[in-house]
Amino acid sequence: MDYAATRDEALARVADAQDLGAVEALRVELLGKSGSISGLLKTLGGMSPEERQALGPQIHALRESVSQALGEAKDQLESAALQAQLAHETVDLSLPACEALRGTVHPVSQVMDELAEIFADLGFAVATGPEIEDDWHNFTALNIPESHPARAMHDTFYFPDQMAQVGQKMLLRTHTSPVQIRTMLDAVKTNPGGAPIRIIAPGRVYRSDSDATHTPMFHQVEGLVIDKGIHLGHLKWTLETFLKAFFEREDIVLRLRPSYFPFTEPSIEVDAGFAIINGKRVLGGSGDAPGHGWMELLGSGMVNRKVIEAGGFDPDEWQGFAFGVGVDRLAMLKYGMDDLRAFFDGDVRWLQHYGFSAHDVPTLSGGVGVRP
Ligand code: 2NM
Repeated sequence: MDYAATRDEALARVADAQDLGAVEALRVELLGKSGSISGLLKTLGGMSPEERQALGPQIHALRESVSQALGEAKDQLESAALQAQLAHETVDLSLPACEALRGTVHPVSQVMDELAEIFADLGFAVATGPEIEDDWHNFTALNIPESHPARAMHDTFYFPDQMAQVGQKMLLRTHTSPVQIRTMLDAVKTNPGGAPIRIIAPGRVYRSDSDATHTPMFHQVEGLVIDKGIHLGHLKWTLETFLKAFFEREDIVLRLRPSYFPFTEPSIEVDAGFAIINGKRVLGGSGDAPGHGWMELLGSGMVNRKVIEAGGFDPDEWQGFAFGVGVDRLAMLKYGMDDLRAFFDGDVRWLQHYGFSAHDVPTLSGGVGVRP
């Protein structure tokens, strides 16, 4: 048998193969289980040792060269196919990327951040506490006696009696004042005798109330200053400075009216003057000017002696002022929404309209600062 001729014929057919399918078909025909060259290898078994010694290397060399030629043909065709694909499929890196859907900062979060920023400039830290409170921290410590209407079932969300802790009925906090109590008690623990405190307590609060202007959950920021010699002048200056920075207007005019809260004595209600511009109330100027009016903005006062005592401080040595304001209402006044309920509907169209970029935080120096 002329193995060289068999080899040349096989190699010629491999060289002629035009595509990967043809190469594979040839491989099966020549080297497959019942391929012709595989058949030649099988004849080695029936040969005499001398014959096998003479022909074995020739058959193996034949198989080897055909196998190598098939491999090379396959590599070449694969590489050509890849080149063709690369020439055909182009990626244009200069095309603008698809716009990613981006969320916005909720106006409530925005206003809370603004308040934290403004009060940080005035030396106030942010304090937080639990939303599930006990009766003592939410009411008793704040000089709200058992008979006070704020304790009536229609206002407060109480937990079932079985959930009482250390003999205290549990509830959803109705204001963030319990945070102030906890802050005072913590301060006295680390510094017996007391220490100056300047904090704001922002957060969710809950009251069983629901109509166009009330939601059962809303947001509040309360402020507390405890120091020696604190008086109403400090309260007035702080609120005036805060409101001017928040509304970004120098012409905010305040009117302080006597009021009543159990946790403050005296208690002060703070109004701001507004004008009506294009049918909308806009803060600024005296409310007594013609066409102007006064709008109630926040509650405040000098911290009641009993509350200072409940916080672990000696009221003969330490005085303080406190205030509370609705964050949602501040947001509506500053950014012009007129329906409180939309705040908590989670409608992305509303959020796209009223939401903020994560960079807009105003500073006490005025205007909107951009964080790097
Ligand atoms: C208000 C109005 C007046 C207030 C009092 C306290 C505390 F804990 F220091 F006694 N925190 N917040 C306070 C005072 C809150 O909200 C309308």
